[in-house]
Amino acid sequence: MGDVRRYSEQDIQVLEGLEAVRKRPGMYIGSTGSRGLHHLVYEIVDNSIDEALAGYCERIDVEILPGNVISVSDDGRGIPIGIHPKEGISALTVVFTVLHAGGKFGGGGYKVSGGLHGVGASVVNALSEWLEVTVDDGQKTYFQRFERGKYHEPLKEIGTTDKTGTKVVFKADSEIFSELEYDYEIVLKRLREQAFLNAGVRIVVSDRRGDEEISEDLHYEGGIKSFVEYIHKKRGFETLHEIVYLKTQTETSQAEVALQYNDSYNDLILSFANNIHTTEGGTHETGFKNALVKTLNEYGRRCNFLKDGEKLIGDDSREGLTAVISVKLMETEFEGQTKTKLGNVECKPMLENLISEKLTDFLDENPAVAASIMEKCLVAKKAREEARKARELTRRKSSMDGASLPGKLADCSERDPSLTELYIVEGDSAGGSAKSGRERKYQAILPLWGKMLNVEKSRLDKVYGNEKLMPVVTALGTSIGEDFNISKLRYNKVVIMADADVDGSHIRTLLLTFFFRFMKPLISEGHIYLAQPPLYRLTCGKKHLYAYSDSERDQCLKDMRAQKPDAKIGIQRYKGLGEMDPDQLWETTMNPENRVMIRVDMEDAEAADETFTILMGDKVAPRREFIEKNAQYVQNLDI
Ligand code: TTJ
Repeated sequence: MGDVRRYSEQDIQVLEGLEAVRKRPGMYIGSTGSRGLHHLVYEIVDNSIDEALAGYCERIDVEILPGNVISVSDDGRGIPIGIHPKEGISALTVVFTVLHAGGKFGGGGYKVSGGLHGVGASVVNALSEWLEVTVDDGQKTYFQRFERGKYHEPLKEIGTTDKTGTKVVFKADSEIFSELEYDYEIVLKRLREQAFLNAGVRIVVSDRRGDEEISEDLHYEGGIKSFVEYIHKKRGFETLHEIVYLKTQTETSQAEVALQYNDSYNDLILSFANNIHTTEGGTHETGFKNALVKTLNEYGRRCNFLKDGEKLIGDDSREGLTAVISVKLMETEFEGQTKTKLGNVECKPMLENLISEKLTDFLDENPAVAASIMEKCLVAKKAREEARKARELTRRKSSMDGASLPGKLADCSERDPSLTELYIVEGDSAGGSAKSGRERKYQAILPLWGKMLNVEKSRLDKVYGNEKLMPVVTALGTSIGEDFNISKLRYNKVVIMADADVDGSHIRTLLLTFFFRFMKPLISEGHIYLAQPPLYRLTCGKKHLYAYSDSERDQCLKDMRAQKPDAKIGIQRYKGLGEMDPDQLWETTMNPENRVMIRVDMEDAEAADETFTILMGDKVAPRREFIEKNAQYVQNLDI
């Protein structure tokens, strides 16, 4: 009896901690949409990765099971099952029911046996309809089941075993999440990244939901070197030299960098802190970039690649560069819009020293590699200087014309940029509706026209003079590349409004890639949005509702039928923005009171950049692979 009472009191106490998670899930996992759902998987897998990094686990299995159930198992030592001295219950139960100070989104930090992660097992438990843990400790098998974070029975012995390991199986709670369907490609991408960042760890990921099982064995002895190699293969780039790998370590931290130049004109720098992708950059990335250009300038001058007075700027030193930076620290501080910007001040000098000392050594020891890097940078420098000259010429011409804003721009009357919005609209008919439907005081419309530019193969100079992108640049007012100046931004919100079909997705990808490459702060500072026009209009008598997804349409249908079982319901599917009249467009997509907009973050933009590279590049194989993988999606969009 005493035992039962103790557990029920525990229940109540536990409930209070985890109830906070259920009340405000966004605080702990960022969102309750698809991203938050996938986050659950990563939170659990992180624990097994810690065990692998501690040297006790060789293999981690991650399975997506029918019904969108997730199973994660490892062959580590197993979560301790002993009675926790303070709580009086099994340590395992504590791990799953006591909310540890913060997590990635709450600040603070909690470490398992010197591991690097904030452990979110209790958060995942709180947000799962049910969760089951099985632990093998080499002698016995233990089991406990939870429902929405609560347990009815304590941890119990269920058998004997000679193995060790932990297995967690869970189903996300439909009361919490708006989306329950896992995307295998998203899970795979993230776990592959983790396998690269933790050299030697083996992660086997599989999808058992379909008729055919899909599975991938992720295991990279080369770590972040393999990461750079993989990126270049996937994007279809020719590389200019072998991969450069540099590493430094202190008692409590480490930093490593892998880099390689390719034949393209764009750079891709991926940075991580404690295996978390820092999409907004931060001190480690800044230290790296500063030291890279400084080191190349010093080497270039010393070895006569640069004449007296000649100097590379940052952009020159990064043209065609792919780099992965990974730091591992005892304590991390994250800042920025999406808490993905590393704030630890010690990382800037750490990366600066790593690059200026070890990259210099590497260049001295590998003169052939050094020469191809220097030549790449010098070509970039020359092209930049020529482009600047050409640009100044066109500028002088256009200022004489007095044509400073694009002709098709329907500007707003408000002059305070913090209050204004620019809608970039593909297609003339949609542009017309947007112009009539808008609130002209603070909403401006820029219809796009003309042929797309292949930004992949071009440098900045080609962007100037491109009839599709130039109007965007002049309307925004910030200029691009080295001249970019965010204080000149003419609109606080820049909204891309395109159809929900293949063409629309192309224009979104193009614009996001363009902003990502040439106007990055627009994205990192949260100025770019995607409009979300409705897909359906449902009418029932005089009432109408708009639905923004298929599942929302079904919900609306259900609600309408429940209210008026006998009435006839009409469903109109919008094939494009052009089908909406100005009032409808205003009501559903542009009116701040009702509209749904997605704010684009660096992760979205990075994904667009990758898609763009594959679609626009000149290599056929990566493109074919992309189209095959996304065939389903493309079809769905096309109906
Ligand atoms: C902790 O220190 C004593 C030995 O075991 C360590 C431990 O907790 N190891 C461990 C935890 N291995 N795997 C986990 C784990 C795996 C999953 C899938 C989920 C969770 C919450 C932990």
